[in-house]
Amino acid sequence: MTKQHLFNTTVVPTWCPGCGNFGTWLAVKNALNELEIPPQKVLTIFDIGCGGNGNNFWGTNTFHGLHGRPLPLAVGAKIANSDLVVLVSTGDGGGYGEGGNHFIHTVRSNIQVVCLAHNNQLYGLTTGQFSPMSDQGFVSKTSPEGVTDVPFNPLATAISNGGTFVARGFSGDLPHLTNLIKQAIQHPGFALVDILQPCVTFNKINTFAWYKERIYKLEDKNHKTNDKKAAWEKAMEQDDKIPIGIFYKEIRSTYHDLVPALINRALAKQELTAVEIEQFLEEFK
Ligand SMILES: Cc1ncc(C[n+]2csc(CCOP(=O)(O)OP(=O)(O)O)c2C)c(N)n1
Ligand code: SF4
Repeated sequence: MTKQHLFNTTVVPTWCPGCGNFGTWLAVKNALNELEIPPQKVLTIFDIGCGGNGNNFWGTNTFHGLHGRPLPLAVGAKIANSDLVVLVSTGDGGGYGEGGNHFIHTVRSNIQVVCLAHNNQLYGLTTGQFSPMSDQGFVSKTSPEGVTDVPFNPLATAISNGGTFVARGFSGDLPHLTNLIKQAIQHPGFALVDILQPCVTFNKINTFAWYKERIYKLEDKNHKTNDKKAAWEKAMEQDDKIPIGIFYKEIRSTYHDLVPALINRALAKQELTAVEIEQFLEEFK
């Protein structure tokens, strides 16, 4: 039995054959194995969606939340037990649409949570409606004349709102994605990995071949991950080429570094000493 089986269960994925979710799932398992993190130390919070179905067969501790709400759940879990490695698995619809507000403010908090955003540029589970990541003009059941809005930019949003680890991967490049996820897990702070992940059933434009023709690696272009201006410019790149890799990385205080009750020990492991509440009640008499 290879070590990777530690993160497998007996439940078989229900994803369509060839779905980009398979590559991402494998990269996460590889990353955890290579970092020698045991399954019981990991909590994955799943959003609703095709990616979210991983909740049924992903061999870590798991929790399946409401659509768009995995980040607040992850924040709560990390506050309760900072000894856990907390991962979020969300679609671009849930993570950047319904959960867009949570996304911005979790980035700002710099709490140590890894957000794996499965970006297939549409709503997969509900059969291909346009999402905040769909390109202008994208034709779907809910945009028969083409999408009118410009797409959301998660990387530029994260960089401009205090993001300390901002990366983009591709589920068709397993070694590269595995390495990104490993670095995201090791990062002391909030880590975003936006993962370009083809939906082979409903997205006939952004296919594996389409991405392979366009993708290039930032590390091959001598990109400096501590240069915020360069990161911003790369995140804003709109031409026919698509950069992947770490756009921006910075070490600054995390949420846990700054909240006194959380500094020394995981909240769940702190002693429950008798708390005298009488004096507080007096104030409200
Ligand atoms: C608040 C809310 N709105 C809508 C839905 C219906 N719904 C379930 S899955 C889904 C699409 C998920 O798309 P995405 O988050 O991009 O994930 P994917 O399926 O593409 O992995 C929607 C709209 C829901 N469950 N809850
Ligand atoms: S509908 Fe798309 S995202 Fe969902 S399992 Fe099938 S290929 Fe994957």
